[in-house]
Amino acid sequence: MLEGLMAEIERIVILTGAGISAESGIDTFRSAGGLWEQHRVEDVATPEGFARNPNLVLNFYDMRRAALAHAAPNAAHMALARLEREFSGELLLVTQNVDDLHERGGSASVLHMHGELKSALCTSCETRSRWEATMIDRPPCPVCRAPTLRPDVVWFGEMPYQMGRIYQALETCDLFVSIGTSGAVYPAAGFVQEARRLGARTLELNLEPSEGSRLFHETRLGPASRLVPEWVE
Ligand code: BV8
Repeated sequence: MLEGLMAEIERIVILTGAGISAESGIDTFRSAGGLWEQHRVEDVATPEGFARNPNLVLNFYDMRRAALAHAAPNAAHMALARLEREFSGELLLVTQNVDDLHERGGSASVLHMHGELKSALCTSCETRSRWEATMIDRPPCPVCRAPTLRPDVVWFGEMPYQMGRIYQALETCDLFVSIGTSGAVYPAAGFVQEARRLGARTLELNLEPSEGSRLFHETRLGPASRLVPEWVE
């Protein structure tokens, strides 16, 4: 990539999913034993589930936030950080992941379209705060002091963040690369069609064929920690 296609490629959009963090020890959603096997989506990743049983949801996210302390970015995260530093064109890194491994791997500009474990959203004053602690004991919002914090993550039925910026980048990119995602969740799963419709080249790097593999010009199968550094080289 950095030596090869560099000349023709001026704008890249990269979308990552849980698969890029799998080799860092972070559970994916749909692989065997994954998060959705341990919990019903409706119970832990919807506003209705949070209203029904807030402690179950807060505990689900507290556990995942705590697990970050034992996870380290892998070669795939580092390779994307190198691409950001060395690619002379425009790069937008969009992640569906709520972990902070892209940042800890050296990426300076990451668009978390589904929010972040280390961010808290107050349902009273609607401000966001950086958050490392647990929420199960309903701590007060740092701004309005009300005990109404929730994980700052986008649940099913909620609007992902910065969609306008993402679609604007998809409209003008030359290359769209999807890494470590099953292509099961929209609107992210539709980005490849949008990019392709508007003339971009599309590449998928994934452990196994995804639900959208047929939509990519090229799919390479294997672990992200090998495929991504090879592609960036
Ligand atoms: C919305 C929360 C609209 C945080 C998540 C059509 C259009 C629009 C919406 C819909 C639509 N059809 C249905 C919908 C509704 C819904 C949806 O898509 N449902 C699905 C189930 C059909 N979408 C929504 O509700 C979205 N909101 O559309 O709003 C709207 C409009 C107006 C007004 C209001 C709203 C919101 C979706 C966000 C949900 N939140 N997460 C959290 O808990 O983390 S989704 C969750 O699953 C993740 O965030 C992630 O985004 C998503 C997909 O997971 P993946 O990242 O792909 O992980 P997965 O385990 O599935 O796959 C891992 C892959 O990695 C596998 O392919 C595997 O092979 C690979 N892999 C594994 N190991 C490796 C590897 N690859 C490489 N190397 C390895 N080592």
